[in-house]
Amino acid sequence: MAMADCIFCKIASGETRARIVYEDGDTLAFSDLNPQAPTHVLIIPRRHITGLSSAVEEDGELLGKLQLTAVKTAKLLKVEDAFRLVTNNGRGAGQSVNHLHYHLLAGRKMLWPPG
Ligand code: DGP
Repeated sequence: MAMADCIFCKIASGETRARIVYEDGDTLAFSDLNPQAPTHVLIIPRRHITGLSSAVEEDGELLGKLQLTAVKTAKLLKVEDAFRLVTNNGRGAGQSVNHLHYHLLAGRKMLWPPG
């Protein structure tokens, strides 16, 4: 169910605009407002899940779909040979929007450890 004050729920419903790269019935990929790489796209489930640690057994298929959406998006943007997919889970790990999202980053050298 959509959360009234969730910005990503609003993007998923179309109430708030975003530059959408890919969408299907369950998932959505759109450009990050504050890009950290030449390609920086957020991959989200349409359904509100607060973060990865809130996912439950029944979300397994959806979690798999999110990764497949990341690959489809990477292919659409022609970065499938070199990209990074990351989720920040919890405020202490840098999560600022409490709707599960994966960052798809590409187009520059990726450092390791990520910091
Ligand atoms: P995180 O810090 O991991 O929770 O990532 C949240 C990301 O969401 C951050 O990189 C900026 C992005 N973001 C926040 N608000 C909006 C918005 O309204 N539109 C778009 N496109 N991105 C947003």
